[in-house]
Amino acid sequence: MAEINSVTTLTQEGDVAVLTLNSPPVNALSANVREGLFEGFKAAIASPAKAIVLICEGRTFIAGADITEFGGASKGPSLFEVQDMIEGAPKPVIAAIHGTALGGGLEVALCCHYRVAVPSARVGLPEVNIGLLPGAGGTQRLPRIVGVEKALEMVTSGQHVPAKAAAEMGLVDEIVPEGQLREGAIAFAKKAVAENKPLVKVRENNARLESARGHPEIFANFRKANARKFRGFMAPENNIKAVEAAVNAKSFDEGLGEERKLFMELMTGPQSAAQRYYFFAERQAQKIPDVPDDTPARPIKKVGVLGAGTMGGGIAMNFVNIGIPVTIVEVKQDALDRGLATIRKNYERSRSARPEETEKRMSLLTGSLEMEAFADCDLVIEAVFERMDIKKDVFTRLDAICKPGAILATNTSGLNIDEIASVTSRPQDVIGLHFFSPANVMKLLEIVRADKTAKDVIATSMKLAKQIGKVAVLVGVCPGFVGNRILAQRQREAQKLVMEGAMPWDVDRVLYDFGFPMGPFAMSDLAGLDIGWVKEKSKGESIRDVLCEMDRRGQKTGAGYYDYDENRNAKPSPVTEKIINDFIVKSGRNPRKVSDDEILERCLYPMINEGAKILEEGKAIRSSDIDVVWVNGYGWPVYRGGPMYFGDQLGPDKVLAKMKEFQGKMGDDFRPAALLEKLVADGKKFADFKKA
Ligand code: 3H9
Repeated sequence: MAEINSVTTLTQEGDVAVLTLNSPPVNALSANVREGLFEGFKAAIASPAKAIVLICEGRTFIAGADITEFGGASKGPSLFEVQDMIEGAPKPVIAAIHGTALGGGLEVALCCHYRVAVPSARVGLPEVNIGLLPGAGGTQRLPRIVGVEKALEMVTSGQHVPAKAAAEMGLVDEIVPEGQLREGAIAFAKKAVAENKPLVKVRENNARLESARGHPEIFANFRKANARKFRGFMAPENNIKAVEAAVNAKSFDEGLGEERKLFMELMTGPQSAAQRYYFFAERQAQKIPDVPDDTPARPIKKVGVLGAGTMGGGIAMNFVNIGIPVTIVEVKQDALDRGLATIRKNYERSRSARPEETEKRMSLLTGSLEMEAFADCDLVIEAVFERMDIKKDVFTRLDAICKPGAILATNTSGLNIDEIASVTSRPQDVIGLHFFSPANVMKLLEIVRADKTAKDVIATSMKLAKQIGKVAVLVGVCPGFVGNRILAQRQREAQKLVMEGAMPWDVDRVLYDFGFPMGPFAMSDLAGLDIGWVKEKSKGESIRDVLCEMDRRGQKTGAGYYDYDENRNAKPSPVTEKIINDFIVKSGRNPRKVSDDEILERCLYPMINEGAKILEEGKAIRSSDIDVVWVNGYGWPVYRGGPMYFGDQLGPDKVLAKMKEFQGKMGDDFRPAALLEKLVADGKKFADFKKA
């Protein structure tokens, strides 16, 4: 065995040279890995071996370029030099794939003459998720194997394609049994030699492109069909253009040149920087300084959910989906029946649902009218009405019923969990699991640590969140926690702006153009203006009161802040406009013209400022955790990183100056956070903040 460098070894098995990479955690293409590949292939080509297998150790094949190296000076051989050497090798090169061959990893595999994979392997070009495109020939080689339509879909969605589907598409040449990748790849290599198989160079395979030549409508239609999904993002368009170049360029190399240009445009732009930041932010959020990764988790074999409404039902689905049985408890039989029927309908409606799959999942759900049914659950989550007295009553009963060591969780969206925990004899077992609606769909989970929550309860919750496919962020107890507390700032300013003369559709348009999926007023119309509104108590004291009294309760009644047509298309409403203007006049003021800049600054800067308060109070571990909450739970456009990243890009000094200016004009809603003042005084950024 020859050691090529610290991450690469070369061995010979009969006539086959085996080049093995081992660069944890994911064999990313760092300078060291590129050097190992370059020197390793050079040695393998020079050796007497008749074929070469490239294989990786650890959890995965190469998962892409090393994202941490982006933006720095490049060292060692370039990826292109490595690829040229592989593709030009005078003997068959076989990539042996397990785990995930992603991005640059798949681009390396596509330069090999053949690819074999185990059934659990997945391949894909997910660069779009970090605001990029496959910049090492992926946009040129992929359509030459899978065709233009499929390639467009893959590069703009970043989807991971399972081995079997990849084999059907021609991306993988042979599937070998699980656990026998090395033997399987070597056998394939020997066969290639024995049968004198050609050295397939994907770059030369132009046949798959022919059908797209002279058909620009393929691209136009694809753009049109996905316009909504791609809105605001730069990367999907550049990905499309790169695939277009594969079809239209006179040669492979010309297409490659175009890909390079489009890649660099993204790489040096602000969106990819934000999306790369966000990639690491999400992973960073999993790290809890005082709860090490090896903290033993409590086994969760059975879950209880209290409440079979939209929230409870959605929460239950998460666990059933991964095969954990759930007991769901309601007070009344009809509510329980309705809840279970809704869950069934959700499964039946989901695109991938097969009837037997629905039945399998439903069989894991047990309904009950008695909380005693929670006695053998390892975790119970309550999703009952958001009132402290009700929550306390529930937790007193759970304390009496649940077995020792069971985790007692509340799905409250902002109540004081220390107070809830105080009614139990086991506050160490109490935690907040704040799901977002619809709970079976939304990725975010705020895990709320109360004063006495045990570390293993936190570790268990974080682990479980990952298992059910959520992005978890650990936050502390404060009104509204991180997400809703920051949202309250934006909501308040949105309401105030309207009382000064901006119309709801002005506020919504500015926030929509910033990149949110919808503005606060459109959101209210969608949710229903009458949430929390009580007809008997309503005295026309707010715009909402008046709208609800007129039965303008949002989309469901055909009118709210906006008027809606039969297809639920929103139109600015003269009725709402008059109500607003009447309110302003009644308050003794004159409506004024509010600029778009003011709308944006008044809505966003107080959010950033509130984030700073959350940090100084220790309710979030790091500023990037706040960004993860807002990107995943509240539609903050990921290409702007999140509110705190956005604040850092603007410059904390600019945020502070604006807050002071607004405070001078409008009072203490704009009081700057002490941390903001301190960061500016120290010349630091939010990202520099470390929780004490
Ligand atoms: C690219 O290839 C560009 C080319 O087209 C052109 C070049 C010219 N780099 O996610 P996990 C770290 S762009 C550096 O928790 P999992 C990650 O930060 C790239 N580090 O594990 C974490 O570190 P830590 C295209 C990376 O099992 C650790 O590995 N490729 C990279 O849940 C474990 O990660 C992609 O976009 C990287 N590329 O998921 C794939 N990837 O432990 C990105 C991971 O210190 N990666 N790390 O927190 C993934 O999607 C997932 O990591 C993967 C594993 C599915 C591979």
